[in-house]
Amino acid sequence: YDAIRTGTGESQYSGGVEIGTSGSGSSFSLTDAARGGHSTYDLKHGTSGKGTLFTDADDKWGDGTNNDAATAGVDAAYGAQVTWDYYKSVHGRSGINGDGKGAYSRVHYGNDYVNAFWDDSCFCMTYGDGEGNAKPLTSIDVAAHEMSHGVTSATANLVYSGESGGLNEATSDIFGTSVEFYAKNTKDVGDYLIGEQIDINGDGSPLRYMDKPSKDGNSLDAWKTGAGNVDVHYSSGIANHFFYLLSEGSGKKTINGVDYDSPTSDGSTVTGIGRDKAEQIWFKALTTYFTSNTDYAAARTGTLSAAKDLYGADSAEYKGVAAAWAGVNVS
Ligand code: ASN
Ligand code: ZN
Ligand code: CA
Repeated sequence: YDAIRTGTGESQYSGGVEIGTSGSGSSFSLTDAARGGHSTYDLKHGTSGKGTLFTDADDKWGDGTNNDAATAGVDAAYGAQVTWDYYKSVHGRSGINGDGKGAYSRVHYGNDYVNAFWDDSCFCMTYGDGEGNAKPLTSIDVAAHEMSHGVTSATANLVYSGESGGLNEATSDIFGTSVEFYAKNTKDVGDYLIGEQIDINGDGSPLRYMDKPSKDGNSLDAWKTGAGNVDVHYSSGIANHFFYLLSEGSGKKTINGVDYDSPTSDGSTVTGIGRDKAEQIWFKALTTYFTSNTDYAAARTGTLSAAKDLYGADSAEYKGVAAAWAGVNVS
């Protein structure tokens, strides 16, 4: 790549940001030379091919609105950058594959496309522009969710159906939220809600809730017989709820101005061990103990093994893992 640069961007969801770029003189591109060359492309409402690499003459990108096509590029690039930094600094993992190589992102996919997705075959992420092409799905938790699908593919490779599919989805929500907390940018301070910025329901409500997943009308709060027959975006609720309980504990809590109320399925009280430790336990379980067919019972034993490795079998962390799984009816 050309020289490592840090450009400035006006994002839609994260305010003014510094973004990794490359180039010199009056020719810059949205290629993050400092993070494996991760690049961001403009599909210009097409649905195939790689698209056109974003370029710019002054290394100042986007205007914070959809009037400038580069704005969605800024959000996508920033999301990928913070996700890269999170995995590197918190988990010691260099890039999605752990090999220091960047992936790429494509924005402005199709028209009125209300989704975003990771694709193993291109090793890339794609973002629609949402309803009326007005709400690109490029908020940081969504970007980190999609990129984390790549990490899951490269590690446990959880099959995307049945209970393993729910664990695959939950892993993306868990790290999507973790990256959002890690980013600590001024517009998006971190929460246990998924997609709260993209207004996907048109009424300001988020796509998913980790403290009480059933608040979305579909997700499971706790394991039950047949959980493996539920859509993976809803059976994920069991592990999302586990992660919330392990991090923050049961009951009422206000974090960064957001009110949560997390019940347990058995009425027990769970004491949280903090998000940082919960993240370490989930990452170690994902990369060490989970396999493609891990189900909820195996996720319990895998996270207990991870907690034992990290903190010891007599630790509060190990007991917290057991208590949080009991709180979502996994034993
Ligand atoms: N945005 C969705 C997800 O990452 C796309 C899908 O259903 N695979 O889960
Ligand atoms: Zn997903
Ligand atoms: Ca969020």
